[in-house]
Amino acid sequence: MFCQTGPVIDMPVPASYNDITQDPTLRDFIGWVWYEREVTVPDRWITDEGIRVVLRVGSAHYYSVVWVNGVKVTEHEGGHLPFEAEIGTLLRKEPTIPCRITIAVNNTLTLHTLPPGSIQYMNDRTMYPDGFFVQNTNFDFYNYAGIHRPVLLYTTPKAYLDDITVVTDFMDNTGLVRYSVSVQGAASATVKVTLMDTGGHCVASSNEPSGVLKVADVNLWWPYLMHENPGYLYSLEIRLMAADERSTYEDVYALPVGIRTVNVTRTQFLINNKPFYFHGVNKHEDADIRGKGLDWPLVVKDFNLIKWLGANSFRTSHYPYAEEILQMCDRHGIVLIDESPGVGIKDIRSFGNASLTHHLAVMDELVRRDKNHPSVVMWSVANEPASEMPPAENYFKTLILHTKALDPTRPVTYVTASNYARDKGAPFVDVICVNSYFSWYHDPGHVELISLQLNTQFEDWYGKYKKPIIQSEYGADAVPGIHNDPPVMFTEEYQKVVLQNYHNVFDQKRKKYVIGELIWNFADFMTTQGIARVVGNKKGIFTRQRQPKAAAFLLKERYWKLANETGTLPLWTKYPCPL
Ligand code: BDP
Repeated sequence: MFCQTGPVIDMPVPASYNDITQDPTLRDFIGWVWYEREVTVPDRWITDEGIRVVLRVGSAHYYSVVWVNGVKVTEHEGGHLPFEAEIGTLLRKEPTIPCRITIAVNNTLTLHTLPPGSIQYMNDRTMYPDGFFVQNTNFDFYNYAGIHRPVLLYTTPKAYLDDITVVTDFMDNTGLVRYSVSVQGAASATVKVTLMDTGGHCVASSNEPSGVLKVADVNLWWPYLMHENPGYLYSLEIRLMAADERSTYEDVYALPVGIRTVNVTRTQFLINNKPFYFHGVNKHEDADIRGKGLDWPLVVKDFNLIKWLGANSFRTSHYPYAEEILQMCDRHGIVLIDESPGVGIKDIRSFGNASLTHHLAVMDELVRRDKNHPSVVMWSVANEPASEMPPAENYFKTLILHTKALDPTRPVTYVTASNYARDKGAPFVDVICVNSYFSWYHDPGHVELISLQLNTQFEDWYGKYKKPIIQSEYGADAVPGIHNDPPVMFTEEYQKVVLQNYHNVFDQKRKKYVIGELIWNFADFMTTQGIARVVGNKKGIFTRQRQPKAAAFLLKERYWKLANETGTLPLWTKYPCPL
């Protein structure tokens, strides 16, 4: 049966739909949108019953329902994370028709979604027409929607590798790779595991589905600017062999593995037992036209800028980023704080059971997706929640303990902006992450107060919790090309002077218990419209088109100075290079 869909518009995937057309109602649309396309699959996928056909959606914002040939195959709550459905059986039912994939996506945010939001109907008929409503949110980025990451069809044999977990360690010169392989669809199977170095040489192997591989003369995974050869990745090749009365099955997967450890003391963050200082950025998945859609040229450009800047880390503010970005971090040695979409949890009703249950499920999905990336060194379960509210204590205790149980090897945090004395969740975090905007959201124009206020902030938090602290956000808006001396707000000079004042205090405290500084933000980004934003947030040190403002050069000088002082420069910096 062939169905004709009604009037349609062209919509690229991956991309947010908001900025693609000239239609203002689509830009700010709230509700269901429908994507559809037909694909022809190879005959063998249909005739060979030993093949599983899987439909994988990298991410769709926010709630998705998926049909294949008109039959619902899955639904998923939450943007930012992938979901799958096995569709082989369905395709086999009507082998003569093409495979029609339909995905309905709804971007509505409620008190129990992550991020939360609320729909407000405006009932004053003298001001608003019947049915008029708005989507309220408590976060500062545009609620881009659509299918943001690739949609793929892939196959595995009926007996297949379902999951792999790798945890690494080392003793002296020997690397330890603790692994466990999960197999589905086979009553019994043999597994062959081979660990290869970058030259393709086998360095360890095993025939067990779980165990510990020992690597002599190990090459550890080091962050960028901490070692001459950062981001060293072994390849863990896993071959599965299974058979039943009908056939034999072979599945194979190659997982990049970086051997490294992470530990936290009262005053330090240790990678491979050496102190690591985060000098990095906060980012957004955000760009002209594609919104939050994955875009390879943009990804590679951003990594070039990060390395140019001398940054060694970033936080995936305020939601999980595309897996392709994490793979780039692994390869380049860029350290990540991996954040859940728990941003803007401000309403007390968003601390209830329904919200917590969903938040726990999102952490399950996030850890399952990202656990094997060496670049991920810490989980952040939320950004600036109303952690002073009484229910925050139980909420964060449960959430953080759950995350630690999922992954005992990494520290867990949430990023706070609240007063240290009233924060209910901070006792449970491993590292204190604080955001502050002195001389911006209060005492505007008074950069001379930064030093005193920032010093008080650090002493208060450390005094109360005795845990290492990351300044997880600081910054100021600068409209590119606007200048004033002496500096005034929104000029490039003001952004610079705010940063300089923060840096002076960081330099005193980083010798004690401050373990990092992450600028807000790497680049300008789109927000909802409002009187505090001029076509988006302008706290980027790069423009949205990735051109440097004056602050980018200031930060570049600082980060390379820090790298020279605390790290080891990569080999290529010793030779003429296009920096
Ligand atoms: C912080 C938020 C961040 C905002 C930033 C700002 O964590 O999402 O964009 O403020 O206002 O509090 O620029």
